[in-house]
Amino acid sequence: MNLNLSDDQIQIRDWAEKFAEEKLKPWVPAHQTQKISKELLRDLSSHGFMALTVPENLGGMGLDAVSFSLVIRELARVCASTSITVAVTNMIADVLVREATPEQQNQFLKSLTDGRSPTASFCLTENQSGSDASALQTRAVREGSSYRIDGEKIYVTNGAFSEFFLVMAKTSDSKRAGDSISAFLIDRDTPGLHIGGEEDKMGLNASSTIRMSFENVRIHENQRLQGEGEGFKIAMRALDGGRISVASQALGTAEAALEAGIRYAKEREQFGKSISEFQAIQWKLADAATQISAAQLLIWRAAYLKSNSKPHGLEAAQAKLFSTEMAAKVCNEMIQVFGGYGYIKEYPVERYYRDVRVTALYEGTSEIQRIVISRALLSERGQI
Ligand code: COS
Repeated sequence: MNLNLSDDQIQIRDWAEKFAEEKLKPWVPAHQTQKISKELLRDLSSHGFMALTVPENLGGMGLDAVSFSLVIRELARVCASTSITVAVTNMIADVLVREATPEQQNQFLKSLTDGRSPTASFCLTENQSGSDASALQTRAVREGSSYRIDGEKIYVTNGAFSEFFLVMAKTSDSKRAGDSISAFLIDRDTPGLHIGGEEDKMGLNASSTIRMSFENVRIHENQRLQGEGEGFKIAMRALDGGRISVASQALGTAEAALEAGIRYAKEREQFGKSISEFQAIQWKLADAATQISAAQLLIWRAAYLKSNSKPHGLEAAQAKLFSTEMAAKVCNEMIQVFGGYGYIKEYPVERYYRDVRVTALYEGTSEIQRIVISRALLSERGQI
């Protein structure tokens, strides 16, 4: 694995950093109380952020997975809500590149690349089926060349913005997840599809997280991705990639917290000197920087494997597990560096702490990552 970023990767990172500083930062105060605006979504889309790894001949930026993770990190350094909005959309775009027919690409992927659909959404989780994803109850019943879909989904990221949804539903009573669930592409305006309210979350206030329900929703069979029963594997493959972006998001937030901590430590004086002169503070900064570097290497390894079309589920789970737990600790420690000011909304670290907490929950909790990792270790692949 080459640890040096290529010139192209450095250029992309700098491009994303410039966008984040110039175009995204001004929205951060509004993002504490409002969802991401249509204007910002249009800006992100017209700059190519919603189809980062989509090949250029399909209207995307054609980036490799390492460059993609750098972009997500740069966005998260400024606004984690925007970072996850972009990350989830790209996860669906990636699914469409790999799994969709040319006709499906022409309809759904194109609507992302030309901005008609500002974002896309992944609908897997239900009230009774979170970590146990294959226990989902939404059903798709075949009726000739159509399906009738009934059920409910929760935690639908980007639900307020997306013009279409990737929905996992049961198509058979088989006990095997690997053949009982199918994946469908469903337009927002399909009769019977009801968009519910926004969840009131601890952080990520500008990102959209909704419930939705399907009541007698009729779709054509050509809206099914791949064969009947392939949906669980499509979802799991999508999450293997998604977990690299969630890790990158956590990394970006941790870096932002460390940068804020360093700045504050240099400015703040107590006992007649800068608090950066106290070893108690220096060690917090040193530990945070070391953990951040370790997370970065795990993320690069997983992204490098993905870029080279190699198995990366184990490495993505390791990157997500380590980076998200690390980031929560770093944000907590940086609040400590700020002292009482760290608890006040005027300073950014309490937001980083709230925004980063969910990264150890969504796209698979830390406990699920440990399951994925230990299963890989105990399987034939059996390596780290
Ligand atoms: N890529 C491709 N196929 C995969 C896969 C992957 N990463 N992981 C599992 N599969 C396949 C298995 O090979 C198996 O196929 P066969 O039936 O042909 O053998 C099938 O999918 C079922 O896999 P498994 O038996 O491992 O399923 P489990 O029900 O035990 O679930 C976990 C596995 C726990 C890993 C899965 O449910 C999971 O990831 N849960 C978390 C869900 C999540 O992240 N939700 C967040 C959504 S976003 S808010």
